[in-house]
Amino acid sequence: MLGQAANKVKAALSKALEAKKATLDGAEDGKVGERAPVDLSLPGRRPPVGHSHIVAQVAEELVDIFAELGFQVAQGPDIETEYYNFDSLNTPSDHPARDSHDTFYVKPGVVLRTHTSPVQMRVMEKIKPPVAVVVPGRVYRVDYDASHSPMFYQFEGLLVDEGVSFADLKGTLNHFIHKVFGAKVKTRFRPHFFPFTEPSAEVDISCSVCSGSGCRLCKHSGWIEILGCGMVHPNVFGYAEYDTEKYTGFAFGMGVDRIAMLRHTIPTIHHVYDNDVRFLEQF
Ligand code: 2NL
Repeated sequence: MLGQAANKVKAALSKALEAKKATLDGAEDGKVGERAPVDLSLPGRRPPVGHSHIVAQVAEELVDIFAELGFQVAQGPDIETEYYNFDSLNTPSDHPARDSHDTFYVKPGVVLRTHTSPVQMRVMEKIKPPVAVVVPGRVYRVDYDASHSPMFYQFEGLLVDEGVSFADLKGTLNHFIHKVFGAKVKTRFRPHFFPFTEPSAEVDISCSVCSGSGCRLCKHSGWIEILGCGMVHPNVFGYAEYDTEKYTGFAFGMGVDRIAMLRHTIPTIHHVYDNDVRFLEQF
């Protein structure tokens, strides 16, 4: 009984299949068994072509600006010791940034780097001045809201030589900012504190949206903070075993995503890292 029914189904399916094959073979002109000619003049289907991520594009642009000034690119591990991430950068063991609410601990003494400064520290251990390096790379912080992502990209720089001054720092960063944001943009250096630099400053640019007249982006101040910088702290040189009588240096750091967001007026950092191709393909 079952066998008979199965044979019926098989026969019906075979018949339907043959009929479909015949119509497909001769679909264009209705003649069974004769293929329709292929129109070779029809355009083909374009395969989708990708491109580098917006953050990678901006990071490359930043590297190019400093490469032109003679800086080299350095890289280092994402997983760092507390020594390289904090101690050697003059950050005391009771500093709030070292709390497990701010830093991802892999195990005691080992963290996900919270900045790329440990890479500069490793460079200083290996080579004697003059040193001119920039370090683009992923960094990690326990932070997740509308303007923070637990992983983001930083770009830091370090220059050490005899006679390096705060004027060199200002001149270099002003040049850099004008290359990235245009010659007309104004800059402002505000005193600040970082454990690893002294003196330290934060740098603001005139608001690219309202040119200083006040808007939501600049919170009606006319200024937007884009980076932090300063003269390398003598204690940091001490850890690097650099002679503080002979050498001085400047350092700076910024968020690559932040630069990208300002350049393209992207409202939230999550657009940058959510990996929605409909968003990313616009750049
Ligand atoms: C910021 C501020 C900064 C540095 C990073 C640095 C590195 C060494 C020695 C001294 Cl090895 N300083 N880096 C200095 C000042 C500021 O970053 O706002 N980053 C997003």
